[in-house]
Formats: sequence, C-alpha cells, structure tokens
Amino acid sequence: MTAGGPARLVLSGVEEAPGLAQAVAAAHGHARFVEGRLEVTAAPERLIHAAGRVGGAPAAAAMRAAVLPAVAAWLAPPPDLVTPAGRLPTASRPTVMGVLNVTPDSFSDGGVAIGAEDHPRTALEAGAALFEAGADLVDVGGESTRPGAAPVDEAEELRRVLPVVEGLAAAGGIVSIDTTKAAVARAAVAAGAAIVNDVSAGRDDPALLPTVAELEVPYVLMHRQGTPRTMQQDPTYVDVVGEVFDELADGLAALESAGMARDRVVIDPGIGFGKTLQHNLALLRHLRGFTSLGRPVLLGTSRKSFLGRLTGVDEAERRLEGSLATAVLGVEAGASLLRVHDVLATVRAVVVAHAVRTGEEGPWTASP
Ligand code: PMM
Repeated sequence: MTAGGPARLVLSGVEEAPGLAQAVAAAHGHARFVEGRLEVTAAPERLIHAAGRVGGAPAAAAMRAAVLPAVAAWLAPPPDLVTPAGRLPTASRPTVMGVLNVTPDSFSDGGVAIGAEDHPRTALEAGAALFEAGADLVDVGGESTRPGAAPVDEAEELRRVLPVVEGLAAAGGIVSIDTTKAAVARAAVAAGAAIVNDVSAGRDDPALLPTVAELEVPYVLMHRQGTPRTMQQDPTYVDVVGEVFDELADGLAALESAGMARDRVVIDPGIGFGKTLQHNLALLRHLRGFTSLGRPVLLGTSRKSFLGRLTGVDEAERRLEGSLATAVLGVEAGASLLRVHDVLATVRAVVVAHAVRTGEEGPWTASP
C-alpha cells in the first residue's frame, strides 16, 4: 500500500455496515463481511466518502478520525521507546530483548538456576553475557509463565530478581522486569528496572497498572487468554487475529484511563499464551496489522512449543532455527522488539533481515 493508494482495512464496530459495503462497491472498491468485521479494499479517502454517503457528514468525520491515524501508524516506523535508562532505537531498527529467567526450572528454558549459594552471581554473569552478545535490553523474570507453571509468592520472586536487576542496571544496561505483581514492579524499578513487562495485561494484580502509571516507566501490554495454569487446555477464538487486536486496542484505551501515557506502551500479541499452533501462526501471519495501533510491537516466539510441534524438536534449547525463522518474519512484519534466548544468533539474523528490508548497513552489529 502507498499513502494515497488502496488499503486493505478491517473495520469492527461499524454502524450501517451493509450500506457502507454497497457504497464502497459503488466507488469501485471491494468490501465483504467476515466474522462480524467489514473487510474493505479501497483508498482511505474513498472509504471516508462512502461513509459520508451512507451516514452524512458525522459518519464521514467519524470514519476519518478512525481510519487516517491507523493508516498513518501502519505506514510510519514506530517511535523510539524512551526509558529512564536510555532510549531504545525502535524507530530505526528492530531491537533485541534477551531473556533471563531466574527460576529453579530455568536450565530447561535457557535461564539460570537459582538456589545456588552464589545467587545472584551466575544470573549476573548470564545477564552480562546477553548484553555482550548484542542485547539492547535484558528481561529479568522470577516466575515461570510456562503453561502449567505454579504461581510464585511475592517474597520469593523478589529474592530471585531484585539483586539481578540491581546488578545489571548498575552496570549500565537497560533492564525490564517480567512480572505480574505491583510490589515486584515497584521494587524492581527502584532497583533500576526501566520497563515493566506484564504477561497478564494487569489482570493478575489490580494494583499493577496504577503502579506502573505512577512509576512512569514503559509498559509491555501482552495479550493472554486464561491463566498460565490452564491457558493451553482449550484456547478458543472465533477470529483470533481480530479478537487479540481488539483486546489490545481496548487495553491501550484502559491504560490511558489508568493514567498511563500511550507513548510508554509496547503491545504484544502473546504468542503461546492461550493459543493453539494455528492461532500462533495466524497471529504471526497478520502481525503487520498490529502496527496500525501506533505502538512498537514486541514478539516473543523464542524456543516456544509451537516451534517444537512444527519441527519435531522436543527440547526447548534446540529450537534455534524455528526461533530465527519467526524473528526474521517478525522483522519483515514490523516487529520492534524481539524477546529471545539466543541473542547472538538472533542479532545476526535480524541485522541481515533489516538490511534486506531497508538497504541500511549497520551501524548496528553483533559482537562475537
Ligand atoms: N513469553 C514468555 C515470558 N514472558 N513476555 C512477553 N512480553 N512476551 C512473551 O511472549 C513472553 C513474555 C514465556 O517464555 P519463556 O518461558 O521462554 O521466558
């Protein structure tokens, strides 16, 4: 699509949709209903005129207000993400978030085992290695969010993550805290964390969103259906892409009502969180559409079980090729942050994908 050319737009909540479809067709566009949504292929201006023909000037104005910002966001690069610890250059290139899970079962998911007497030394070394490999930021988590995982209490989560956040931040790195708990987010930010990454969209702890708004740090709003304990039992959607999109759009509006500036929010479709293999594939195929929300998109596919299903690889740490394939496709679809375990390999793959996409070489390179 070009700025003035036809666009494929998916509209929900449109009043008088049948009349609008007819008016679009009369203006030589295409329109059809799919699962309660109106899919239109037309130049945005034609769609606005069609709305005016059906509902008069107010309908044209409403359509203009809804469509033009979405198209502009879709066409434009996302803005940089400004954090208290520095700026993430999401406007100019994809950025890589290294995963540092500090949980007892973490050897299997690429993190570091805690419980050893030397905690946090091993975790700090692992975090430093992620930065050295080219991570733009490191995501520290103390509670496993794997399907079936049991919750961890606040004191234990704090014991796991706080010294790690503190050490990595003190060394100058941008650190995000992967938590669903307000108290952990607050303590981690006090210890130097610059982003709160919440896989619950604020649903697990009602104090989390007001706390993040008050702390004035960026926030990752991720889509999840169900809870980690049960979410993979029977994920159900009528239209997974539309539903995840609408929930993130509603979530963004709710965050603004909670006092969080929109320009601090990153959105994430939540690959693997209450999704079947086909749901994950549909979200990846339609990832580009999420950029129309005007916020940087985070993609977390690294080592996830759907990659194991597709490739027949059971061990999470042997799913590098699938992880890289989705990272590269994610970059092509406009993802701004990639949450990954294999940082060096991902940075190298993404440097190439970005160069092909834009023609730009560097200045961003991976160190060995
Ligand atoms: N995935 C996991 C944990 N945290 N956060 C965001 N924003 N997006 C994700 O996809 C995501 C996340 C689970 O992966 P892991 O158990 O391998 O860390």
